Amino acid sequence: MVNALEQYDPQIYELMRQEAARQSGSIRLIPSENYVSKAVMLASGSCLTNKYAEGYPGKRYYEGQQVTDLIERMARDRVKKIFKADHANVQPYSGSVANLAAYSALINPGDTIMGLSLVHGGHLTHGWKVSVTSKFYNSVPYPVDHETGRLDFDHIADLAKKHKPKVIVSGATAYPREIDFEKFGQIAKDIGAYHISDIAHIAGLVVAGIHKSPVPYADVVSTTSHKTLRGPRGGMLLCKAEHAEKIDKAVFPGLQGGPHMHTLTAIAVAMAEADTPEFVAYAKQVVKNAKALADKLLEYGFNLVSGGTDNHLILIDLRNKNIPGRKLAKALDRARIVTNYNTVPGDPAPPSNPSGLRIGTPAITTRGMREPEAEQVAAFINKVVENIDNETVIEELEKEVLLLCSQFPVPDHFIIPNKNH
Ligand code: DSN
Repeated sequence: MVNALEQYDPQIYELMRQEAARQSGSIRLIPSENYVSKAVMLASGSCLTNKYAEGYPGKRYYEGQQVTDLIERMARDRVKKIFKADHANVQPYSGSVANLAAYSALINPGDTIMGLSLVHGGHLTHGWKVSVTSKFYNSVPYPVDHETGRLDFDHIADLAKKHKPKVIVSGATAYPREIDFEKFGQIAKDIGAYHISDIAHIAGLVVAGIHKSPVPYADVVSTTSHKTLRGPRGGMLLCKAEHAEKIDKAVFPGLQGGPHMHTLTAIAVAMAEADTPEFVAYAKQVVKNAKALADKLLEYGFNLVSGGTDNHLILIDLRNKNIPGRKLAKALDRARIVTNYNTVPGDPAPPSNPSGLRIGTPAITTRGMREPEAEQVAAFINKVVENIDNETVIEELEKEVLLLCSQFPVPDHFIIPNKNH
């Protein structure tokens, strides 16, 4: 299908070809990115994109739902099975909308929410000041401990008792350690708050049983369907049966119109893939690779927030290397190593030019890389740090990166031929 696009829109074909070549010819370390399967790609780019399906299976506001009802039920059932949840809503367009839907289902505008501060690893929608979640709700963020880089549950409990939030959010976008969801659940219970857990980053690890699940301890669990979970770009909500009706109403008609049925279809496909021994093996390797990469970086004298990782991501504090995160991310990108700059706990620099770099291993693991390659990637990063202003070294390194990429080719469905050459 992609190859046929060349006839209809050569300009877009060419741009897609360039992006496919970039994804194939680079080491992608952004921890929220991955490579989806051919089946997920086919479902995403299918005739389901043509169908409007406002409502839920059995209660739609448009006709012609003979097939969409079956697909949405199948997607929900598969999600419920792998996460062991009472109820699943697979309609949120993204994790951000899923989070907003979770808040709006449970609390009122003006109520207090408490989530991890963005500059300490939380998400924008956990109440960060530029997000509408801090405008619609009164946001009291909690930090991580600056020294350890870890969640300090005594401090979080004290803050919760003082500010009495209606919602406590657990979960993060840049936290390298396992999160104790049971403790969050207890803190919320002690003050009569709801516990919403955002596992967008670690959902694949949770499904594989490598990270503890928040499902028993949270009123609502929010996630994306991509990242470590390796589905299409979308959002999902899981909840206890008692919240099911409120959650469904908050998503539709509260926040959204028609669900993106092609995405729901691809979610169904991805959830079946996640329910396999192969997926568990992949998820285990993601963590092994992250640990190998982290250990090698420590050998090179890098400071890692919290001293290492338990999951798929690593947060490097670059202050001892005297290189700002953005400068390093851009130099790495020139060598075809794709990362993102990030704040670190207690960062004196702003989020627009912070002191850290965030990296992760889902995408390289999907390509088949293992511990030796993860260590090689650490060596590449170190080389760029040591030669940050030396373009000759960076150009040489680019060749090494291309060689490694060629040894671990991306799946065929990410290859778009260059017909002009
Ligand atoms: N943008 C995602 C990430 O990279 O962590 C979070 O939504």
